[in-house]
Amino acid sequence: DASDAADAADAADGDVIKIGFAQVGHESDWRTASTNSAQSIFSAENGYDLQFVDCDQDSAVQLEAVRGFIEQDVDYIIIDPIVSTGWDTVLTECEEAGIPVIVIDRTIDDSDKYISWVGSNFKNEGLAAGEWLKAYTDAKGISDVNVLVIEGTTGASAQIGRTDGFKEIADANGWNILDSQTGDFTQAGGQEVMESYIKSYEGQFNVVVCQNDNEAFGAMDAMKAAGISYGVDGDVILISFDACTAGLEYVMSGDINADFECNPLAAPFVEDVIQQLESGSTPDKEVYMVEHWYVNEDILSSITVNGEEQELTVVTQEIVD
Ligand code: GYE
Repeated sequence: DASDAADAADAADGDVIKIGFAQVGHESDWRTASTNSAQSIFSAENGYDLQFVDCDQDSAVQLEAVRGFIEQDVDYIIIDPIVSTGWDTVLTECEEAGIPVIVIDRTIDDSDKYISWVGSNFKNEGLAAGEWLKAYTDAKGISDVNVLVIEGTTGASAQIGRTDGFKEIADANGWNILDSQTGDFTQAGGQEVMESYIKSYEGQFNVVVCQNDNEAFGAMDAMKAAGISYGVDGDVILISFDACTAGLEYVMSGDINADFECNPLAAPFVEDVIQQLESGSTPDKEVYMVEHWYVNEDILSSITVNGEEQELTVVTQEIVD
């Protein structure tokens, strides 16, 4: 019967687990680390057949990728959703095909037709950036806070959470957010937005918040070209998210004041979920990554975010390595 045939097929491919992964794209250092993590965990050596699709930040391509995985009848589908809406129909198709979906990194808002999600609390990251800036400006006696925000990809849960979290603290403290535009999580996008900000707001801002490190690198290039100083010895406080290796190097050199980590190495936790499903147990619906808040100066030891105290880590060469 059909199940005997399926068993025979399983035996023939040596119980290889076939996985389709619809990745966001290749827009940032964070993304490269995430892709490398998945490719090393879901390797042939480890007993997996990984179908990897780089969706190049295009939601339509991502939906097609998932439908392609259904056609290939993979055993599991991993989705890192470029945007958080527009998922219910295709997830229903996955469900009807009997293929379990695991969501990684960004979240889905309009459907719960997936088994588990593994990722970060983006709102918390935004709140942490705000709480740090509050404590830092207090410690430095800076009362006038004028902020420019360079957002991530519009509609990505990472953009939404970081924007909302930071804005909550900005509003509570009466800070002036001069502008908030998307740089699409890329270095070129960060540079372009910063160049246009400098044209409109030169001399009016003392804080730049970039929603990922690559945007911060672009913003640094734009400020440098315009003769604007930033970082611990500069006129502009520079805040970033991700804490990729190059980001941490800039925190260590003092170019970036604070960097709020987003841990891209989620694949081992996704593998755990898959192994639990293979053995017939029920994995947790949500798995959160552990993250650190990185700074250059040793003037504040911790901040309280959402009522929870969390240490600040001063970046040293050892941490970068
Ligand atoms: O911060 C950014 C990447 O979804 C959390 O996507 C991720 C974000 C990350 O492009 O660098």
